[in-house]
Amino acid sequence: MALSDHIPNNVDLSADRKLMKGLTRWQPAYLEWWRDMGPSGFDEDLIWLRTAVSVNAKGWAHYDHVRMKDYRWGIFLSAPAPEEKILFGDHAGGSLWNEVPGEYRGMLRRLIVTQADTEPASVEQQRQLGSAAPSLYDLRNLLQVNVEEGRHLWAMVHLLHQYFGKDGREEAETLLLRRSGNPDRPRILSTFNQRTDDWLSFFMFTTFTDRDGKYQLSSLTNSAFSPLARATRFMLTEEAFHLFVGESGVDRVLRRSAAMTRKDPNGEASRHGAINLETVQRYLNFWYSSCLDLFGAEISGNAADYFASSLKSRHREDRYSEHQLLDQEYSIEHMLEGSLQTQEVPMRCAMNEVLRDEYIRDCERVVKRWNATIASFGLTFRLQLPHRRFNRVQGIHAGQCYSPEGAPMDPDTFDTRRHDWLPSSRERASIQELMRPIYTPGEFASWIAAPQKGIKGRAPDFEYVRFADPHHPAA
Ligand code: BYC
Ligand code: FE
Ligand code: FE
Repeated sequence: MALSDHIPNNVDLSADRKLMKGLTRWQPAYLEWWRDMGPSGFDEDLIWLRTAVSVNAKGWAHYDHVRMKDYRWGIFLSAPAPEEKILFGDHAGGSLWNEVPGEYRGMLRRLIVTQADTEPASVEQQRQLGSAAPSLYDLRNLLQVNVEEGRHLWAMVHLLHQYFGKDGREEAETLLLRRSGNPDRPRILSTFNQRTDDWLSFFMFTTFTDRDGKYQLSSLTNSAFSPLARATRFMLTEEAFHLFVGESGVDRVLRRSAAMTRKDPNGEASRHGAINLETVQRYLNFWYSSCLDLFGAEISGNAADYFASSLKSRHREDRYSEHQLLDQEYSIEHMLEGSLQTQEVPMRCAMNEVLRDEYIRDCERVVKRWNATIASFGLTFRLQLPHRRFNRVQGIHAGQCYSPEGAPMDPDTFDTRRHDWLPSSRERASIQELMRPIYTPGEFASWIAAPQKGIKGRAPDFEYVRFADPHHPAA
């Protein structure tokens, strides 16, 4: 079978011999990486997966029970919008680019490689989770997220191969060599080297880290480099499901937590096989603060250059009326000479912070919905997002100590309170204790409620995973 049959695509792959040749070489290395670093233990099993087969509004998603090794990772670009012009930055009003301008080659490559690197990283972080899945429904959702992150890597590797020549092909190879959490060859961005080996972390990751993905991708959908804009537009359609997995996952955890908190005379859900609400808050604090770092420095020359060069815009740039941002300023509050002060910086230099603002507003909406769930159980406990300065390791607040409310503190006081705010290794171990697989259709682990409905019209007790061997080692 020709490679183009193995790789569903709408980029006329079979007509481009050079691209075909490059990807034919890269594909075996990818499959080897998937075997070594992808989901562990489900190679022979039939998983009810959605596969992207075209970008048409009607027919892009196809559902079937498939083996992950037979999954067909495809390359899709959203259709070009006729007459579309560059929307923002110094090139606003000009025609979109179908080739990489020489002067922006380095910047564009860096953006694409950074985006690409997160995709396999997340798959590596989630590699062991299947063996502790709280249900077949959740197992299927995990594996769906994993194959789609694999496809996102394909999307970026396609750009590297088609538009960046030899260095692009080298970067594509290196993407399969870095490893999440490896001290010698770590993944590029901080959060993608964190451990995600329990399901509460997974649901926080898909809520907060995939949400960074949504905002970063959204800011690339207006790129003047049209192939990047069209690739990220299609990736965003898949991202919506990852965010659903995260938000609904935490919501179901909260339902069990809240019910068991009510039941226990001392309000300790953990005595009934559920997770304490305070623990959920500490996991939230950890993942959310780590994800704020993913937006980069508050005051960033890189960010200004990306905007000026019409490579990376704001979220929903089309909703703004002014797309140059030359004479505007942005005020940032941070520690200057020992006290919190407000500094005015040129707007273009604050583009990372502007995107972080949009992200924070979105996270606030999510927490509001979670709190409505807790309130519906008659409890007064409420989750809260910590302040943007809390627990940061990148940017102007890095290495300083602030309470979750944003008040400056001395490092010793912070240390004594650390485990009021962030999970301790003991707390992590207690969550790990709960992680036991449930592989009977329609059954769910004690720490998570069943979903209200299943996937694509199927019931929650549908057989989302059919084990090849009924005595599955993990079952
Ligand atoms: N960790 O001026 P700055 C997703 C580096 S998630 C480590 O702020 P810039 C997904 C920075 O690289 C979306 N290093 O940089 C989710 C730079 O290094 P060099 C991923 C960091 O460029 C779930 C230096 O600090 N996509 O898709 O303005 C599952 C100076 O910083 C970090 C993208 O991020 C950090 N957190 O901003 C699967 C889009 N932050 O070059 C997938 C592409 C900063 O000086 N990337 N640094 O050595 C970008 O747009 C930008 O690179 C960043 C950083 C927003 C990340
Ligand atoms: Fe992704
Ligand atoms: Fe994602």
